[in-house]
Amino acid sequence: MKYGILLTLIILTLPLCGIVGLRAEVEIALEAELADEIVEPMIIADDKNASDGKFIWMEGAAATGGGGKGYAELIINIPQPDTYALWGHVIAWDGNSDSFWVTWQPADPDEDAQVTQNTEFRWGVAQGAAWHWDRINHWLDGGTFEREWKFKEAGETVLRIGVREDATMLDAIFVTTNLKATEADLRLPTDKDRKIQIEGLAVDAKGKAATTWGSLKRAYQ
Ligand SMILES: [Ca+2]
Ligand SMILES: [Ca+2]
Repeated sequence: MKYGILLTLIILTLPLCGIVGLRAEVEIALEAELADEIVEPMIIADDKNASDGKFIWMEGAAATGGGGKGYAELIINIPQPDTYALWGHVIAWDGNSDSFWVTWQPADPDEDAQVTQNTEFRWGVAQGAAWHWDRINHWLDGGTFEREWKFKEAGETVLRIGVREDATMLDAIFVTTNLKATEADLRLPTDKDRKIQIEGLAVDAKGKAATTWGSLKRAYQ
C-alpha cells in the first residue's frame, strides 16, 4: 500500500518536473537601426555586410578621439520576469572606437551615463574590423565583466545605447534569458523579427490573458 502511494506521488510529480525543466528561453533579435528613437550624432548608415544593410554609429574616424553624444533607445517588451543577457553585433576598429554606454531600465536606474561617466554602464566592445557578436559587459576600472539584468515584471523596458567613442558600429542586438548562450545560440533578426519590431506584435500577444509562452515564442520566431 505504501509503495502504491509512493508510486502515485512519483507519477504525479514527474510531469511537473518536465514542465519546469522545459521552460523555454526568451530570445528576441532586434535591428539597431529600427530603434524607437535615434538621437544625433548617432545616425543610421549603410553597409551591405550588416544585417538588413544598415547599422548605427556616430560617424567618425577610427584611431582618433571623439564621441560622447547621441544615443539610440529601444523599447523591448520582455515576456516574463527573469534575468537577461544582451549581445551586440558590432564592429570596433581599434582602441579609439570600441565602447558604448548601455543602460536598460528599469533594472538599471534612469541615469545618463554620458553625463555621469559611470563605468557600471560602460561597454568595452570586443575589437574586430568585420561584423561579430560581443556580449554586453561592463568595463570597470578593475576589470571587464559580463552583464546581467534582472527584471521583476514582464512588460516594457527601455534599452539605451549611448555613444561613448565615435566610429563604434552597432548592427543588431540579441536579447536572451540564456545566460550561458554562446555565439552558436544567437541569431541576426529575420524578416519576421523585423516585422515584430516595427509592428509590435509581441505586445498584442502579451495582452491576451490566455497567451502561453509557446505562442509568444512562435511569434518571435
Ligand atoms: Ca573614435
Ligand atoms: Ca542592422
